[in-house]
Amino acid sequence: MTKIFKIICLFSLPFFYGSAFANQPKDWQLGFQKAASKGMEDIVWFHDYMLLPIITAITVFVLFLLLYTCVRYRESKNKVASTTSHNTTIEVLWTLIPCLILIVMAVPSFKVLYSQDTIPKADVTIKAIGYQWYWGYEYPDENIIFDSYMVDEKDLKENQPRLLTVDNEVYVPVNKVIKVMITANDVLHAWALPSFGVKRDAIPGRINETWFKADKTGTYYGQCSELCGIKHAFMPITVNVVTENEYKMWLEEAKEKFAKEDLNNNIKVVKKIKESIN
Ligand SMILES: [Cu+2]
Repeated sequence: MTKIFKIICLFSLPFFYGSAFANQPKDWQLGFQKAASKGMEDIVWFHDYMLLPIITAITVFVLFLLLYTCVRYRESKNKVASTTSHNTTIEVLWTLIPCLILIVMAVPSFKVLYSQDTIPKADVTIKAIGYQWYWGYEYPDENIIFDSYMVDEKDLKENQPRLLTVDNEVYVPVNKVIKVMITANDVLHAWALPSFGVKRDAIPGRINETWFKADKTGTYYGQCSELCGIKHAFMPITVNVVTENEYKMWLEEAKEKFAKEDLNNNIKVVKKIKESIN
């Protein structure tokens, strides 16, 4: 009995484990990472309370039919086989019922799909550019640009997850609409962050858009999700969701550290041009 209890405990461990460490994947984890945005909550609801029950019911029903047929119509109990070739009522039913199930599933599915597709007015816009093999980021409205490389295992600090930690992290404010423009510079990559329910292909010469609104502060991890070459597994994504004030503090620092161009210089040039015109 104790042995059975131990086995049950072992198998239920990932569920508790998963919820205690919410923001990153865990060893032996089952199911999705914990949602940190409304979009992901909807996806998890759709999977856990709609798809999973339906697929379980169908599997159990089909298994029951198979077992029942095997036992009830085995040769020893059923010497003369039936010659029935079709039954109109059953044929109508097995066409209509799957149709109805699909229609029921389509409603929440399209709802989630369209909510991902329509981007609300953005509070912060980020551009993510995939390179072989790291991510480049731009805050187009803030004159910020930086590259984000994975930190090697030997350089990791305490509590930094292996293969997920980067040198320059993305910062976004909590409870704000973040629009992400995604592209690539060489081959196909994909910007994916499971906790926000975000995954979009990064395609050279094209800009894809997506959005999320993180409802909890914390550090969230994602990875490139399009096979892009030998170091595909080594271009993680780290997003820090912080409070409005912390974000402003980071912005000030980042504007100096990661300035895209010297704005003062630009202003001087504009002044000179204006002077020469006058
Ligand atoms: Cu990639």
